[in-house]
Amino acid sequence: MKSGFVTLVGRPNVGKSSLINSFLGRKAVIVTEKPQTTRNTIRCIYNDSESQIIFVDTPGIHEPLHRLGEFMVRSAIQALKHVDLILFVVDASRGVGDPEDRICNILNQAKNRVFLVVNKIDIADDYEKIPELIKQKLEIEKVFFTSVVKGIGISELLNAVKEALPEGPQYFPTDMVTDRPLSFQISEIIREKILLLTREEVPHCVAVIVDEIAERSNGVLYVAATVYVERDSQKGILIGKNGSMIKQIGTLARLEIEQLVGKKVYLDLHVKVKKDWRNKDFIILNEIGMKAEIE
Ligand SMILES: Nc1nc2c(ncn2[C@@H]2O[C@H](COP(=O)(O)OP(=O)(O)OP(=O)(O)O)[C@@H](O)[C@H]2O)c(=O)[nH]1
Ligand SMILES: [Mg+2]
Repeated sequence: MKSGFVTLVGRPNVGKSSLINSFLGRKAVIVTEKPQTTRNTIRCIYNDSESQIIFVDTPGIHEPLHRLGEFMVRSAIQALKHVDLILFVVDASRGVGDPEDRICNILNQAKNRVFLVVNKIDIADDYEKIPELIKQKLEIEKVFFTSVVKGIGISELLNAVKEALPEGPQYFPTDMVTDRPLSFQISEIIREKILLLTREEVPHCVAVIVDEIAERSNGVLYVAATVYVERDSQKGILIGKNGSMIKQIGTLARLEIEQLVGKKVYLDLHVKVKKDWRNKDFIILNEIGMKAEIE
């Protein structure tokens, strides 16, 4: 069979996670309209009768303002090593800028095979010149124009990726969707709902940690999670008037977690203030789902 590892890289918000969900035909990773949604590298496993492709989702490459940001960019760069192919994703509506220049430099050092993916063509004009601009700085093997929203170019890209991969083993069981534990997937669903419902600085100041997952005798899955923010004012926004905001977040998250686990869920959400957590190690480690390992 054809198999291998394929890393998606690009500035924040270009549609890396959306492309992966589209390849897999299901939601494996969270997507929002806010930049810096993805904070970790996440391996997502695509299977069909003749291939297994491990798509590696990465945080968007940006200029970091705190240790969490540094961690995110470092882990994206790390994910370029020892993979079979890179998909360099560019937003057709934003074109080529400093972040793309920086990514070209990084990719030149990594010396991987690269396909350029110009995504969001449904909301852009004038994107045909993007490949030429990139090719001045980086060797590109193939170029694809895609729209996740309109489903344009996705199957062509997937087929080309498959063709580019070597003959190899099945690396993961076929029923595995990502390499992250359930606690991480649940924390991401909760964070996604917070990102969808809050604005300005709040989304970036939020971390979610699942403290407990327990099977109850009545068949309900009990999930306790803590939402960390950096300031009291952010806690107030998250809780909302008479608890209305946290209730809305909890309901949306619970419905999706129930779909994921296939049973009823009782979701117990708490909000705590942890000053400057984005510069503190322990939460950052929790963010990458390593809580169990460091305890
Ligand atoms: N119009 C349009 N929007 C898209 C397309 N692909 C993704 N989006 C939207 O772009 C936004 C960002 O998508 P993501 O998949 O989260 O982008 P990302 O590159 O993973 O972003 P980070 O995780 O922040 O690095 C979301 O609102 C998506 O719905 C597309 O082809 N067309
Ligand atoms: Mg993402």
